[in-house]
Amino acid sequence: MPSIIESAEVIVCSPGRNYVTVKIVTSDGVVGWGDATVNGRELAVASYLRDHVCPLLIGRDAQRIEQTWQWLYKGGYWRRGPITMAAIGAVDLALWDIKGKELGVPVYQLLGGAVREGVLTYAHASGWEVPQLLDAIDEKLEAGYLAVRAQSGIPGRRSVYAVASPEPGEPTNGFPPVEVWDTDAYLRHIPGVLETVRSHVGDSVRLLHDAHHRLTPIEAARLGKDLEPVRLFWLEDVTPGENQEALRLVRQHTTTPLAIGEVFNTIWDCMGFISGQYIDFVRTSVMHAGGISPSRRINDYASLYQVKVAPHGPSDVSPITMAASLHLDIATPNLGIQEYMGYPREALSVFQPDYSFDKGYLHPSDAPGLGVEFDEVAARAFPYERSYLPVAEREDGTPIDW
Ligand code: EZ4
Ligand code: CO
Repeated sequence: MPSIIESAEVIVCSPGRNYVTVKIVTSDGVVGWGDATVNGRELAVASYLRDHVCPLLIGRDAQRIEQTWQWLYKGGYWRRGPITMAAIGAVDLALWDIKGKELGVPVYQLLGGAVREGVLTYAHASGWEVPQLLDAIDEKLEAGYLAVRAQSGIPGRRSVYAVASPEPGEPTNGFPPVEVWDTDAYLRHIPGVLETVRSHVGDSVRLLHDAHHRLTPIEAARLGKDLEPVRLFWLEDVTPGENQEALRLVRQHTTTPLAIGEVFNTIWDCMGFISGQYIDFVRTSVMHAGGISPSRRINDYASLYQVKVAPHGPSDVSPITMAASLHLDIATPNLGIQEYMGYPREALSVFQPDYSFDKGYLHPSDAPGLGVEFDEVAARAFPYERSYLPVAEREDGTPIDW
């Protein structure tokens, strides 16, 4: 029996931060939820869906997920890119949610069932000075985390991404904050910080660090070598993602494990890194890479080369993406770890995810579908607010990779 898509709509809300949500309803009254949030470009993806995708969905068979995915991807002609792939990804998530609900099973069962007991997860910890960073890490370890990403301030700087600064600038009133960056100061400072963190936490805690695409290959190679005594679980995003060959040079110089991929949208963006075995972890977000359907292909491709998957899971993708990621993670043999930044309190009054955290592991919901409720009435109290990621510049004003 086909189940026909009767309506498809887009909801933009800002409970603590902006989220773009897709609601698909079938003729049987089954509701599927998808997430289409692209941080700082939310309204572009909302328009892509509202103006160009939702009208095409009406009347289609909701059960034919792969056919609809192929239809949207190939039929759009203008393929790939973050906006297109997030939009298609949101539809894919909503259709998997519907299929699970129609069959009465959690999505991970449709993906082959659990290959492990839970999903190993890492938290974020940051502090401008080392003592604050150590306190932040201790807090995460006390909460049960077995893996932590550590980021610190840099002497002489006023702001560093993802780290609260003692000298925050003026409010930017909806414009991007500007961060002045000095790579040499970073390269001098961060190995000592991470060595102190390692002696503080001991051998067994998995430590991660994110360089946010800011280094040249030779700078990254030096950092990787300098960090070898720290035995990181991974060093993330050392060079900009566009040039897949750049990481070959880094790889040849260091045994520090490398991770990249949060800005990638398709398997094509990561094929070179994977087949060249330049990296250890590929980090696409399940929604930004076009949903569960194409993410399975990235995961399987990576497994051929002993590359693990470690999905992006920041607070700027909604709990719907986090839930989808957990369903796929638990059914994926070559899972490495799942990022889990957590959510603003207001976000959890609108999105009500049923996944659970216990002793460092996340567990997907056993409810039919993805297991996230979305409260449309609560969402109305949080209208869209313009907001941007920071931009980074050198001291002389030259914009640089973020
Ligand atoms: O900066 O999701 O590994 N996680 C990260 C994130 C990204 C944001 C960008 O929107 O680097 O926190
Ligand atoms: Co990152």
